[in-house]
Amino acid sequence: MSDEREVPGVRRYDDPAGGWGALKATAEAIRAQMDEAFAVQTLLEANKPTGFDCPGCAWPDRTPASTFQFCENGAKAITWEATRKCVSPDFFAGRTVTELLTWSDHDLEDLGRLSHPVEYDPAADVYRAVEWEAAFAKIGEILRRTDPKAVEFYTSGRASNEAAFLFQIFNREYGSGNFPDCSNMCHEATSVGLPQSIGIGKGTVSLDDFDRCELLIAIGHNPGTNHPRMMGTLWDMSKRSVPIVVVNPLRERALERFADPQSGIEMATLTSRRVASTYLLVRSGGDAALLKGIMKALLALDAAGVEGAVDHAFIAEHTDGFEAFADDLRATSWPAIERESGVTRAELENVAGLYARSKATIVTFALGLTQHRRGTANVQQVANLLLMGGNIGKPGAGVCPLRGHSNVQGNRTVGITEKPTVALADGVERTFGFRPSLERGHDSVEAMRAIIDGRARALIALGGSFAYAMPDPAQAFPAVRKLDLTVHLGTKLNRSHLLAGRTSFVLPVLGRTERDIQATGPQFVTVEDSMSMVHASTGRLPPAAEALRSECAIVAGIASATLPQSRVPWMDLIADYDRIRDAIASVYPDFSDYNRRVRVPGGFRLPLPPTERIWPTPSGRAQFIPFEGLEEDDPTPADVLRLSTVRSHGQYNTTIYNLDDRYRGVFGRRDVVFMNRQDLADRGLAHGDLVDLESAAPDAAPRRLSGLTAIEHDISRGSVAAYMPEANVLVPLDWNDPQSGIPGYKSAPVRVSRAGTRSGDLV
Ligand SMILES: Nc1nc2c(c(=O)[nH]1)N[C@H]1C(S)=C(S)[C@@H](COP(=O)(O)OP(=O)(O)OC[C@H]3O[C@@H](n4cnc5c(=O)[nH]c(N)nc54)[C@H](O)[C@@H]3O)O[C@H]1N2
Ligand SMILES: Nc1nc2c(c(=O)[nH]1)N[C@H]1C(S)=C(S)[C@@H](COP(=O)(O)OP(=O)(O)OC[C@H]3O[C@@H](n4cnc5c(=O)[nH]c(N)nc54)[C@H](O)[C@@H]3O)O[C@H]1N2
Ligand SMILES: [Mo]
Repeated sequence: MSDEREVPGVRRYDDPAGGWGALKATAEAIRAQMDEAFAVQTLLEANKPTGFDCPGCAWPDRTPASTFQFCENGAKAITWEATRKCVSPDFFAGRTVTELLTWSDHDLEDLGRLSHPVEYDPAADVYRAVEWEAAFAKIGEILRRTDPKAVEFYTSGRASNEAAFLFQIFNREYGSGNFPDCSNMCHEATSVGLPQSIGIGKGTVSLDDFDRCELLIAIGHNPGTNHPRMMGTLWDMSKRSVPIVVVNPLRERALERFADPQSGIEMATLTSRRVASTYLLVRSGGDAALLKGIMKALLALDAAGVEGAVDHAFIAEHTDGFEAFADDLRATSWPAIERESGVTRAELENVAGLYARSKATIVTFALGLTQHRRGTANVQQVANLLLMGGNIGKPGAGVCPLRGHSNVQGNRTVGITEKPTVALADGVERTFGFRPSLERGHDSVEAMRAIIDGRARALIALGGSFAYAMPDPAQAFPAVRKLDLTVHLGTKLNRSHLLAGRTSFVLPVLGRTERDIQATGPQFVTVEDSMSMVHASTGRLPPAAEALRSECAIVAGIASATLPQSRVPWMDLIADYDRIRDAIASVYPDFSDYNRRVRVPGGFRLPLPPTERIWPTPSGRAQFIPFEGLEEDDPTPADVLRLSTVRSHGQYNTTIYNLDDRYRGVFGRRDVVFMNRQDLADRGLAHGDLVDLESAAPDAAPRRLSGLTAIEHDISRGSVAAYMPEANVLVPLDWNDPQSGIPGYKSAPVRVSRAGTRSGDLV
């Protein structure tokens, strides 16, 4: 970053990530939201076998658990939920929705926990308190007279397995089939791509594999912020001198140096460890080219007789398609690879050398790889790389997609999917005596398209902030307000709740940290982490308000009111969640003996056939799937930059805890765009200049984000980065991967120009 100019709220961050800064931020989060003694006791319960699952991220827990199974950002997530602040119906009575829409995202959620169900009064433009049974009756009445296919059922990945399963069953009995969910926005490319390659859409590694791994390649994720408990694993690997290759267009501090806040010695001595041993500053959207380069170099090493470059025995025994795949690599030229990836041939050959020497390699990846126009094909290049070296189905090796929400993977496992299978229909029929439709429903992009086109009439959201998380809010927001019915189940007030239409309800739920007492007594719920471990989560805090209900109870309430003749014993199921788990096990045989196995501390692991080199693909073998060409996203004119929309350190998706992005050196503000020095100079701009961003998408629709401050940053040329969700105004709904429908949030084409001048032409 240039030091010549002072820019308010922007300064260099040269310390390691983690360390005292993380402890200080944890303390601040606690003080702002909770009583301190109470908070400490609560945080110690996080991710313990007898406690609750941290709602922060889906990274698995160490067993046996150490004292601290939380991190700075986990502490923010927990204290933000367990806050003592509350939003009462009186608060709503005094403020119109129009006024609340002018509030910032931070201020809306900082109001505290929603305490009572509310219904929108369009005449007065306010939300008013409503009784639960009245809300259920009205929702049921509207749903009964609406075409089920015109109702969108959204799930955000915090819902428990039990709640998500009931939501699924309600949807299918009602006859909708539409399941937009947050996983469509983060790992749909994984869920579609990996099954074609290895037969399942999940990762194959467990935490123990990281202890035996000899090389880690980390692509497109920012764990210091988004999966901080992973930093402990990276720290251990660094201590073992394991090479770590990072692929990222931004130089992320936590991927360079880290001090473990749970290590007494590092904290006392102010020392830290290196994380990346090699940092490849890839062009945004250049990962496929980069991976092809590494794999091309491996073929060359193999041809030169280097052992370990290509595992021919594994390929012959377990895979199909290697020859066509290798031909494509040979036909791809090095200059094209270097141009598209932004990384030199020598750097890629160096990584190929590390790969050939390693006997066990893991590749981790997240949104930097998946949220592209060819996200599915990108993910398949990771599978190809691992298959080349036989790195799936042996200790210390495998593929590791880092999931987002703490139970997003579990939600999919228990049936939140718009693509029902025969096995699912059989299971539901066996369990409940009705056969759901096999027709494909809507995913997130299709659901939002249906809302915008007026084909959808209602939205029922189990958590999250659907409209705000999706691209193109300028179209989405007014369309949501035209729906006949919106129902949001949530813990905190957010912008999507305020897109109130004719009839709108916001229904407050119990959080993970809270006691859930039903007719037979206290209940616990279950969740699945990124590594397919299913375990229990028990809240122990008193509920934030008396009127709160559990997600399971609310889903059952709406379902009973909508389907008076239902085959599902709703009230019976929610009286004792063991009964819900028995029903899950009846529909999904992988969950057999669910109630016993989930009571074993640490839970149980769902079967993952590729870990035993069993490939549930149509051919019974793993597949090499070539990436045609080199570009992940559509080719762009020279003056167009690729905008990557990312998370700051102080946010959880649409929840803004604070305005700081400590590790990137931004404090008290979010109105910035990170740019490469040369890209600034090409436009006659300097660090600190005010700029406008304009969409350069092929549909030529006007999309603009004005008045951002350009910050010179260590980011690859041709790439710019700004924060989600604000930057969603620049991402077109149609800018997505045709194979998986995942939005291209990491590659929106934009022009950047000095604020107030319209053209983004180069000078
Ligand atoms: N504290 C906190 N934790 C979270 C979340 C949160 O918001 N806050 N969100 C949760 C959710 S739902 C999810 S899905 C995960 C998200 O976890 P991440 O995937 O880590 O999320 P992003 O902030 O979107 O960061 C993506 C990273 O990809 C890089 N990147 C951008 N474009 C490219 C590219 O073209 N190629 C490569 N190789 N890299 C690129 C960015 O520089 C950034 O470092 O985290 C989960 N955990
Ligand atoms: N431009 C851009 N857009 C993106 C992304 C990006 O990288 N770039 N990432 C995408 C991704 S990966 C995701 S996952 C989505 C996020 O999409 P969502 O999951 O829809 O959004 P969140 O911001 O996580 O939802 C926050 C809200 O969830 C509610 N909530 C919190 N805890 C609970 C709970 O326990 N139960 C219930 N019922 N409600 C609860 C609160 O009311 C809170 O306001 O955003 C997507 N949008
Ligand atoms: Mo996500």
